[in-house]
Amino acid sequence: MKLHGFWRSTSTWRVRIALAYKNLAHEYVPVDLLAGEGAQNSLEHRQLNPMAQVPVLELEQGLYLTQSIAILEYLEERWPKPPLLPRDPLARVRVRQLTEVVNAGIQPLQNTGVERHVASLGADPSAWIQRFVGRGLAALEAMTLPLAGRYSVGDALTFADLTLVPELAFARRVGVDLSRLPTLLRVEANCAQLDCFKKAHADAQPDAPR
Ligand SMILES: N[C@@H](CCC(=O)N[C@@H](CS)C(=O)NCC(=O)O)C(=O)O
Repeated sequence: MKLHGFWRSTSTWRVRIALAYKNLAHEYVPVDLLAGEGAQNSLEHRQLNPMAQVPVLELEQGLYLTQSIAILEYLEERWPKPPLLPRDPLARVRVRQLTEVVNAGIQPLQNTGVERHVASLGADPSAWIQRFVGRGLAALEAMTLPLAGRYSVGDALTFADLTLVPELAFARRVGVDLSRLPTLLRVEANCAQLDCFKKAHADAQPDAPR
């Protein structure tokens, strides 16, 4: 397998954690989102993902998967152990709810392409990002509080943690106030102790600036 991604891309980061947790060997292919017009917009990359985004998981030559959560679902179905979803249907839907708050409710609004477009309209992209990330994380804190144990939902690692940790790193980088997110920060600290999170961290990637 090959993972086409970018070191600080939060969506790529989710998949990296899953690959590390499930101990799945893969090659990493950096796609520089910030070089010039962005390598994601090249014809070559758009043939892999017409959305001009990362990640893309190449299963074999000519077989490409896109959309990080769909990729996580695939990895979970193909390599169920160790699991990243609970067995209980109610716990599973809670995991998916938290996952979608980040995946559908926050990340699309902070995307590089969106940021560039907001700036091109003459608005302040930073104010835009602060508003939507701040609001989304406040909702996530409220939703996670009654569910969390060691991790976002109970004491086992799930998709919800894989979306949470990169999102908090993004929020921190852009200066969102995290002081009112104690549950999320506690879960983040617990995740940080695991090898799969250390291995998948943005700063540990070969394309991260040294
Ligand atoms: N829903 C997609 C989102 C992918 C996405 O937005 N990727 C970002 C990096 S985290 C990207 O490639 N952005 C490039 C751009 O906006 O030009 C997924 O989960 O894979």
